[in-house]
Amino acid sequence: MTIPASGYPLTAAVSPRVQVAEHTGSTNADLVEAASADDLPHLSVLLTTDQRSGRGRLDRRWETPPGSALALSVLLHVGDLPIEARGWIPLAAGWAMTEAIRAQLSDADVWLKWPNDVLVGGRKICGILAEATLDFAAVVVGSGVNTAMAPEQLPVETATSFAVEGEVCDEDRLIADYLVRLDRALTALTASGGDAVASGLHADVVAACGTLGLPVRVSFPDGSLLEGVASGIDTEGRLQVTRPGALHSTSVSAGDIVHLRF
Ligand code: BT5
Repeated sequence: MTIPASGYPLTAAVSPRVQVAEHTGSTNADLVEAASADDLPHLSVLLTTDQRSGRGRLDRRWETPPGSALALSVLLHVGDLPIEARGWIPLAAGWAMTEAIRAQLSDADVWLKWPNDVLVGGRKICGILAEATLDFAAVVVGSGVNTAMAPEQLPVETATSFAVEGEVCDEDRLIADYLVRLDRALTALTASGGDAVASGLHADVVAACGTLGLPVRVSFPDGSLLEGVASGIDTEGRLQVTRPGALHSTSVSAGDIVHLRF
């Protein structure tokens, strides 16, 4: 169903194709499938406030009771972006969403947790999952934002929501702010030939990233662990972690980060 522009006028002014589902399993799964079957334009959006089988990273679940959260997926045509720079897409999405949430929670402590969770006061309000389309021609970036979620609905202790923070989320404004920033960041990255330092994206992500300077524990997909201080983000978007007493840092491209102090 195409949503009326009057429902999300700001979003419709940014995106050429906005669809809302009353409910669905996963907006990411739906948009990956739709993009593989049809020639959907760049910045096509699919959203719902009732997502029933939300996907997290590494087969984890993203849990949101009906009406308590926004599930939003956007299709990005990234064919002109060098493959080696595509690791910046999830980081750009995390930065864009951090800025969009900050614009509505201006009194709160809103930070990006590397690579792309958005935290408010150290608790997760948004998670992001980027997935390639079946033909690898485009990327679908999905964001789950806890909006009206009441304290008793939070799926984990480490979660928060706009409602818990005492605010009502303007979803239309949030999506439009996010899409404008994300598109602008990726356009600049593409124009710089994939150089995130030259495009300014590296500096934006560093400035938004609350992980930097904190002691962290990294759990790698193979089960191994690394503890140290998050000392930087390199030019490929990897988190640099320095062990106590070590001269050199280790670059982390994939792993779960726990902030050991906030
Ligand atoms: C993520 O995974 O944070 C990515 C979440 C992406 C969800 C969006 S919604 C639109 C699109 N369609 C989809 O199907 N997915 C995307 P990860 O970093 O693996 O975090 C998952 C973990 O976060 C879970 O194991 C829980 O511990 C926690 N969690 C689950 N639901 C949560 C929620 N609503 N708020 C905060 N934390 C949550």
